[in-house]
Amino acid sequence: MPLNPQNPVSDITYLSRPRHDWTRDEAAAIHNAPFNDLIFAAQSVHRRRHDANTVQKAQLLSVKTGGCPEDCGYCSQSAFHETGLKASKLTPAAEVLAAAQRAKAGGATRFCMGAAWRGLKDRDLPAVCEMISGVKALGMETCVTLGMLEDGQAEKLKAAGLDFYNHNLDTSPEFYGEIITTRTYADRLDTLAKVRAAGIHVCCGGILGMGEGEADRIGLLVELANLTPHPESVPINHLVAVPGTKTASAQPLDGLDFVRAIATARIMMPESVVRLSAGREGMSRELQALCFLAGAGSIFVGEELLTTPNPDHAEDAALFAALGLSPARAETTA
Ligand code: SAM
Ligand code: DTB
Ligand code: SF4
Repeated sequence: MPLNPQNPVSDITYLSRPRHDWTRDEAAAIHNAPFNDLIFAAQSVHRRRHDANTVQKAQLLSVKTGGCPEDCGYCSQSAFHETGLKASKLTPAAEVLAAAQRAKAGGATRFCMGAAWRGLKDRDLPAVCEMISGVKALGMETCVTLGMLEDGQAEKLKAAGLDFYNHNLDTSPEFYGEIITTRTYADRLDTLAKVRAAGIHVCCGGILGMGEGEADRIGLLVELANLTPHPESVPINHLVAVPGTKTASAQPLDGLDFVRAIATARIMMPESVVRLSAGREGMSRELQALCFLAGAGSIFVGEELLTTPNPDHAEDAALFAALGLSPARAETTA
C-alpha cells in the first residue's frame, strides 16, 4: 500500500520519489486530505527538491495573436469567439528580441513566445528559430508554444536553442471534449512525445476553473504525473474569463481548491517546477502565498500574459519582499 490510509500524505520520503503509475484513487486521497496535512506534505516534498524561498520569473510574449482556427472554449484568440481582439501577423524577430531584453532587465530568466496557431508551419520555422537563438544569446531560457508539431520540426527548434516547449493537456480526458472539439487529447500527447524525443524540456499543465469537476482536476493531474518522465515545468493556470468565449461565465474555482490542486501537483511530480500561471491578477496576496507554500516555484511576470492582464512589476516586487522570496537564476543557461 503506497499511501497510509490514516494519513495519506504522511510518508514524505516515499512521496519525494517520482512515480509514473498514479491511480485516480491515490491522487484523490492526496487532494482531499485534511488541508493542513496536504500543505505540510507538499511543502515538505518541495523542500527536499527545491529552494523553498526562491520563485522563478518567466515572461510571455504573444508573437502571433488571434485568428486561431482551434475552438478552445477558454481562449480569447480562437476565431470561433468574438472577443474584440485584433489579429496580428508574426512579429518580426527584432521586435521580439527587444521585448526579451526588456523582460530580462525586469528580472525574468525565461522568455516564452506564444503563437495562435493550430500548428507550426515549415514556412514559419526560420523566423521562429531566429527568435529562439536570439533569446538564447541573451542568456535567457527559451520557451515557445506554437501548437502541434510535425515530424522533424522539434529537432530544428532544439538546434536553434530551444529549452522548453509548452503544450498543455488543459483538463481531464473526459472533460476535454466539452472545451475543445477541433483537436484531441491524443493529438496533444503526440506533440508532447515529439518534443520529448527531440530532447527539449516539456512544459505541460492545464487550466482550472472552467466549470470542470474535482474529478477532472484530479484526472488532469494523473495524466500529467503519468507522463514519463514528468514534464519539467507544470503550469497550473486559473482560467482568465474572457468575455465572448465559451467559458466567459464559468464559476471561479474556490481559492482553497486551487491551492489543493497546486499541492497535489507538487506531491505527484516532486522534481518538476510547478508554475502558478494565468489568473494571478484576480488572486489576493494571501492566496498566492498559499500557492507558494503548496509548492509553486515559478510565476509569469509582466503586465500582460499573452492577451490578458497580469500583476505589474511593482506589485510583484512588493509580494516578493513581503514573503522574503528571491527570484531564481535560469536553470538551463549559465
Ligand atoms: N496555440 C498554442 C496552444 O494552444 O498550444 C499556444 C498558445 S495557448 C494560448 C497556451 C495555453 O494557454 C493554453 O493551452 C491554455 O492552457 C492557456 N490559456 C489560454 N487561454 C487562457 C485563459 N483565458 N485562461 C487561462 N489559461 C489560458
Ligand atoms: C500556460 O500554461 N499559460 C500561458 C503559457 N502557458 C503560454 C498562457 C496563459 C494565457 C492566458 C490568457 C491570455 O493572456 O491570453
Ligand atoms: Fe488557438 Fe492555442 Fe487559443 Fe486554442 S489555446 S484557440 S490553439 S491560441
